[in-house]
Amino acid sequence: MSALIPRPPMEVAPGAVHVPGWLTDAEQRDLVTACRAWATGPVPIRRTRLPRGGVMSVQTVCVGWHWRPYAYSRTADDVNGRRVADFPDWMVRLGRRALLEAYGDRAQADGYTPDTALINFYDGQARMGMHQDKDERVPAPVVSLSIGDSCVFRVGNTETRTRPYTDIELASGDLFVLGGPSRFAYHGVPKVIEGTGDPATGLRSGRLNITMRVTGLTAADGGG
Ligand code: MD3
Ligand code: FE
Repeated sequence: MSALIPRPPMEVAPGAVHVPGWLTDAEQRDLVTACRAWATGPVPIRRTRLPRGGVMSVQTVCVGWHWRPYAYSRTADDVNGRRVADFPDWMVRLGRRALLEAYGDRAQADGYTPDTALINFYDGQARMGMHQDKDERVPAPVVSLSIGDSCVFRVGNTETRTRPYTDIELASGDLFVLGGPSRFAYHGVPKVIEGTGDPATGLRSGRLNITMRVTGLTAADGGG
């Protein structure tokens, strides 16, 4: 995406850094290809069931560890029982590059080893309500990559799911890193802006969001 209005890297909140247009078209295409393959299995993409009977509007596939509310496991016991795909080394390297770009701290970036990615696909009607990501046992940053249609992304505060919050637009190729005091802030996606994606990414419609995380889990929590 080449915006008419310049969108420089911005610290939206302490530790929350937005880097517009970080991924090249070729990198976005490669990520779309990888996500399409993961979406077919071993654990196919699906809408996650919520404990109280609802179902999420986004469609999710996980790599490294399988997430469901409110736990990680190696096998997708709420889907087909199979072990999720391994977290690839190239994605660890991409995560480290992302951290270096956002914070400029090489030692921190080199020490960053994400072990899970949650891949969410949003159709034009999908939303994500305000929530905190706190199923990880360690406070390492979350790296978010967006591809396809733009969305309104809302970053709030750590105390309540309501105001004060800041709305920003996340577009195709954007990097967002959430660390420090913002790591446990409430956040959500109130709206996808249909028709804003570029088919050159390989995604004809909808929005893909990849979040890399460090679970803090080990072999003792469910396998190698
Ligand atoms: C702010 N995804 O998968 S990514 C999620 O755009 C999720 O699909 C959104 O929230 C999406 O859980 C937002 C950016 C993000 C990720 C983790 C955060 C923002 C965050 C953790 C704390 C605060
Ligand atoms: Fe989240």
